[in-house]
Amino acid sequence: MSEYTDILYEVQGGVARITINRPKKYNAFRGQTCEELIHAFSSASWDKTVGVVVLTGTGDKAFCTGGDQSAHDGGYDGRGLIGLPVEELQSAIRECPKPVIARVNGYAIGGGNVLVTCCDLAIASESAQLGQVGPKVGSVDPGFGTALLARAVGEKRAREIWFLCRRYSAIEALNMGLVNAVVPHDHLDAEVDKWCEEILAMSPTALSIAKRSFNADTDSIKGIGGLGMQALALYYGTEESQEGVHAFLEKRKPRFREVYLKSRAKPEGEDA
Ligand code: 2NE
Repeated sequence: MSEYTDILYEVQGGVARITINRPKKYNAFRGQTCEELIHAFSSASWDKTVGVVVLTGTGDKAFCTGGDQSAHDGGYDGRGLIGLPVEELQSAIRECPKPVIARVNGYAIGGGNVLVTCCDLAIASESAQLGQVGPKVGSVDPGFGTALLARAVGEKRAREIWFLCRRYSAIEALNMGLVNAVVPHDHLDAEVDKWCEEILAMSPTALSIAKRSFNADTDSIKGIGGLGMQALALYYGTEESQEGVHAFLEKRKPRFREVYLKSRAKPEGEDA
């Protein structure tokens, strides 16, 4: 991949910075974005001059708001079971043998919050808001987005996050263990730089072993996620899921229960 269109990638002073560069879409990812992110994480993983990776989004509004709903029509516009190679992207972050820091500069919503969950560390601006929206928009992340989140914030909280689809302030996210630190927005870069500097002073091999060791405990989630993506691909083909996408794009409330009950109704005469 010679040139990126959806992301920015730069390496300086041992730090690889990967920036989702789609501010007009609140840094939502489409198929192309995922491909470029996977490529960039692979480059950072194999570049011996890189000791730490920072993932962020362009601008002040959003870190990442997950799948690009305008590229979603019963499936997204790219590769993989659901048209978004999110499983590969999440694995690229986890399998990168260097610490990955999420610089959470604004909304981390849906698949964006899953990226925060998959990153090793997260530093958030005071103005950031985090949360999941899947069941509100006809989707769900059936792997790391659910099970790994529960490891970070606890089972009850993780279920609350997914079942109620609320938005949480950066401070609330800090208190539940979803992010490591919260700073005023204009201190975000200085704080991220400070954490990078401290990490760069450590033994790269020890860090890499530690990261793989943490991962070993939760790697089985990848298998569950793969299975879940198969189910998600089928779900995306239903009217119930598509109602969520259409409602979001049409800026109206979804009518999930109506669509669900209609799809489950038995044809006349079948009850006899
Ligand atoms: C992000 C959020 C909370 C912002 O809310 P608000 O009220 O501040 O702004 P608004 O008006 O909703 O959004 C601003 C603009 O950004 C676009 C909106 O459509 C809107 O565009 P305009 O009307 O100004 O033209 N926008 C925001 N998020 C977008 C997105 N993801 N795709 C395309 N356009 C987007 C609020 O917008 C929100 O809740 N967004 C929903 C995000 C969403 O549905 N994400 C996908 C979840 S599913 C997923 O990520 C996923 C996964 O986790 C695993 C597998 C596959 C998919």
